Amino acid sequence: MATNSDFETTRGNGGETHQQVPAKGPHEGSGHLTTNQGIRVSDNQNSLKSGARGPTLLEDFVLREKIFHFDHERIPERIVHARGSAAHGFFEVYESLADITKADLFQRPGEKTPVFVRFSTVAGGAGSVDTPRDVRGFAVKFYTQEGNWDLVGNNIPVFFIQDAIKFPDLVHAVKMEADRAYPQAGSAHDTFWDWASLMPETTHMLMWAMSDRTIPRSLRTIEGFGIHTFQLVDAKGGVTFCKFHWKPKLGVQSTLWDEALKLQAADNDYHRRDLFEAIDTGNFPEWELGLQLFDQAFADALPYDVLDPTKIIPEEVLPVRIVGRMVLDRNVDNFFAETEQVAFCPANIVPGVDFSNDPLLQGRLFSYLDTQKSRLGTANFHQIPINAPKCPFMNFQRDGQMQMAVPKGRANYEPNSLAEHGEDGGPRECPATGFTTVEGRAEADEQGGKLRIRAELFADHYSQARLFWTSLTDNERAHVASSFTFELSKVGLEQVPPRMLANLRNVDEDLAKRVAGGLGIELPKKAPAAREPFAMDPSPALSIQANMKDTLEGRAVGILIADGSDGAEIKAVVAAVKKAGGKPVIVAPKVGGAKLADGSVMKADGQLAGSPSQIFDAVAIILSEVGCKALLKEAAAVQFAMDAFGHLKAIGASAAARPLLDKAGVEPDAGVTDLGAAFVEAAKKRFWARELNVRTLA
Ligand code: HDE
Repeated sequence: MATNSDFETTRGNGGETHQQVPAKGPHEGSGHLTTNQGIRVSDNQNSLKSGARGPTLLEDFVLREKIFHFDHERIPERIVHARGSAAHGFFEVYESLADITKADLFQRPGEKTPVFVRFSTVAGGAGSVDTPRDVRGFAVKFYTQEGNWDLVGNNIPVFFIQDAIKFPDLVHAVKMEADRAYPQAGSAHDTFWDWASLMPETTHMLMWAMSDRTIPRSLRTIEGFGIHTFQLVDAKGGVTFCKFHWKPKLGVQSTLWDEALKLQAADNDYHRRDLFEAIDTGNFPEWELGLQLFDQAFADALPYDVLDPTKIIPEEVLPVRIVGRMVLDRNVDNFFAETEQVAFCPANIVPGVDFSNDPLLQGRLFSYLDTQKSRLGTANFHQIPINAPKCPFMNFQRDGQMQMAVPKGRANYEPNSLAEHGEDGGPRECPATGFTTVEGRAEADEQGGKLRIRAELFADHYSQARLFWTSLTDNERAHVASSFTFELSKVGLEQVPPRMLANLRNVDEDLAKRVAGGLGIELPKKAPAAREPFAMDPSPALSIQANMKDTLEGRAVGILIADGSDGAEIKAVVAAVKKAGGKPVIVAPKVGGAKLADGSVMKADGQLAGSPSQIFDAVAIILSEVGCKALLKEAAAVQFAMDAFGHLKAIGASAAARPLLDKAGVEPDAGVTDLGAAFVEAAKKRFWARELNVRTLA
């Protein structure tokens, strides 16, 4: 039923009559400009003054309301994960999972559930860059028919700490330092490594953080993980433990460190733009949802604890069962209303899903509701459209700031007998379909009551850190060793790098030696391990390089042209890239275009100075002799080729472009081709063998 505020008054013929018509939402439509009280504004250019050159009058309610509202446009940014980008989409379940969960969204094959997904970096502020070395948040809100379920995960399957009580310390240590307010969005500084080197439980996560996982190519190419063990509950109350995985259709892809640094300079919004443009052009990002399912006996037999969020269960030990897909097919209409105001909370679960006793998860169940109150200012934040369930919701909670609902009648308490009197008595609890908590094991009794303690196997901080190391390719190991070297090289506290190295010796002696060598310091004595690590079989699924897909789908190819370039050659490359599913992007010294050999003008998508090769996955350089000669004097052109080579990308070039390649130090290898079919094949890959010829790695 509409309320008065749902109507706007329009003037009828001659302005004497008034009729009410349903209004659009606030700020929608293109009719008359009004104040927030609906008063039409006659002049939105000039404030009210006393005379043409006189003072502005306090009486100007149009001005005051406008400035007052503007002054309050910002809300507190998220303390972590402040910088994010989001989109709408759907989740589609492939098969009925009724045998393991009664969760409504998993019952009917092919059924789609709307979702809203927000990706984020962790450490930087809302205005920081998209491509620092950082963990990425991967938060999914499922608007199911039985309420909202938030799966609030990251792109790394483990976390820094084992107990929620350490989270404020972690975040204080990693964010900009308290006195100097830098560095923004990065962990390469004293306080982070001081803290991390004193916290051996961070070691496994540090290995992931120092790997290519934290410098992703695109938000479309990250995996997502629920991290904690959860429980799935079937209709009979049967319980299955579950770990959630999101697998990107395009495969996992990352950048190189040098590339990530240069991306920061090229485009602060690289990931946000990439996600928006992909959806805008119909290339909808897609992930499959995978489950690792196990029971108590399986968990009890593992040499590590499934309640410990610093541990994974390797896919080779317990396969991931793919049960559905998620497609992001709609950009937000308004960043603030949706991306900024969305309020995720791991405590939002639906019947059929339950928590585990993971002590990190348990702490999160408190934190998010609390944080939303402070960010959004009211306990009614669930009424904001992006947060409201899409199924009916009703209870006896009332009032509070920004209450949008207008409940009728007297029933704001329960039990009540108002219905007996012919009044609406309001909703009632339902033992049959309502959420019930899994009883679980009486662990407190078994293990000795209330204690500030951790379970025994949590003390093994190194076995899985070593598993990660042994599962990587040679290039990836070199990246990990080099990142540790880089980050520790930024630490001014002398005691910290040796302390970190002493920990790393427990992971792998070679890693520790390489980092010590990279820093140019002595290898310290090994730190005593709280629990001796044991050997685990490598998990090939953990390597990005070994699992990269040879494809141009979702990737961009930069095509550098200049005056005199051959139009037929350009067309052929554009067509071949498109045919392979890639996006060709024409780059020229002037954005207005280049005058081709046949006298025609080809418009450019990007100007050379603003379109360096790091924003592409491969490059083609199509130049005439004259064009090449001109570009030899253009640093941006030389750098274009040099960085493409240094970032291990394919370079296809016309014969006349060779002098530019020579000047850029491009040496012949399998990734340097002519413009024929070989180029498109090469463009699907990175040329890892080239890496040690272009830079020294630890
Ligand atoms: Fe969060 N985390 N977190 N976190 N987290 C927040 O909630 C917190 C943790 C994650 O796109 C905050 O709305 C505690 C693990 C994501 O809006 C806050 C602990 C994982 C996002 C908060 C953790 C995450 C957040 C800040 C330790 C991966 C962004 C603003 C017990 C499984 C969601 C907000 C979005 C956001 C608390 C640990 C993921 C303060 C106390 C582990 C993806 O409530």
